[in-house]
Amino acid sequence: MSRDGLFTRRHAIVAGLAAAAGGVAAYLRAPRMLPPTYGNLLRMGDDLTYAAHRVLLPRQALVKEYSVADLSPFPATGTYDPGLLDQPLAETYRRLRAGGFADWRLVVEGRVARPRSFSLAELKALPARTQITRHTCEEGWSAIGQWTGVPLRTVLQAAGILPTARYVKYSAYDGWVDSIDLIDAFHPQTILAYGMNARDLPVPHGGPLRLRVENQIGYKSMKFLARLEVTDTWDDGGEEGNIQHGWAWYNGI
Ligand SMILES: Nc1nc2c(c(=O)[nH]1)N[C@H]1C(S)=C(S)[C@@H](COP(=O)(O)O)O[C@H]1N2
Ligand SMILES: [Mo]
Repeated sequence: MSRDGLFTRRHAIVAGLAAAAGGVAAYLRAPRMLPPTYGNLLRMGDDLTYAAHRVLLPRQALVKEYSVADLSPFPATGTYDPGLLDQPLAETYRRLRAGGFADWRLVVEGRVARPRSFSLAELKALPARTQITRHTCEEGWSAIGQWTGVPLRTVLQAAGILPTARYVKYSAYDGWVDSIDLIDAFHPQTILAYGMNARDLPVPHGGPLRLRVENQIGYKSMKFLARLEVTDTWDDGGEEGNIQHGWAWYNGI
C-alpha cells in the first residue's frame, strides 16, 4: 500500500472515531438528554457509557435467549422478604401475602392519560412473554432463569403514556427505588414478570411481580414491585435510589 493510501485510511479511521466521539458529545449536550451524573465527577463515566450505548448500539437489540436445558440454580439475593424488614411497607406486604396477593395492585401513575392500578389477574390477562435469559449481578455471579410476564410497554400503553414522557421510575415493597429511560422501558424483553421457571414468581425472587431489564445489570431488575411512575424528567430516586449502594444509574451489559 502506498504511503498516500495508508495516510488516507488512517485519516478515515481517525475521522470516523472523531465523528463517533462528536456524536457522544452532542448526545450529552442535547438539552433533552441531561446526563445522570449526580453532580459527581466519578459518575461522568456512567454518562459516557450511557451516551455511547445510546449512540452506537441498535436500540432494540435482543439479549441472548437460552433453552430450558440451560436453566441453572438461581440464588435469591438482596431482600428475601419485605415483610420481615423494619420499614413502613412491611406490614402492608405481610397482609397482601397472607391474602395470596389477591388485593395486591401495581399502581401506574405520573405522565399517563389514565392513571390506574393493575391486579395480578389483570396483568395476567394481557399478552404474555416468556424468556430464558442470563441474570448478571454486580457482585460477580450470573444465573440463567425463565421469566414470564407482560411487556412493560404493554402496561404503559394501556395507561396511555403521554408524548412528553421520557423515563419510568419504579418502587418496591422493600423501599427500593430506581428508574430506566423509555428506550429500555419499551425494549421487547423488558417485562413485568409474575412467573419464574414456569411457576408463580417466588417471594424471595420478588413475588408477586418484578421487573426484568435484561440489557442492564441485575440490580435494575427490581423485585417486589409496588408502583410505576412515568416522568418527563430524569429522576433516579435520589438518596433512596441506587446511589446509596454506590451503583450507576445506567449499567448496560
Ligand atoms: N426490590 C429489590 N429489588 C432487587 C433487589 C433487592 O434487594 N430488592 N436486589 C437486586 C439485585 S442486586 C439482584 S442481583 C437481583 C437479585 O434477584 P434474585 O433475588 O431473584 O436473584 O434483584 C435485584 N432487585
Ligand atoms: Mo445484584
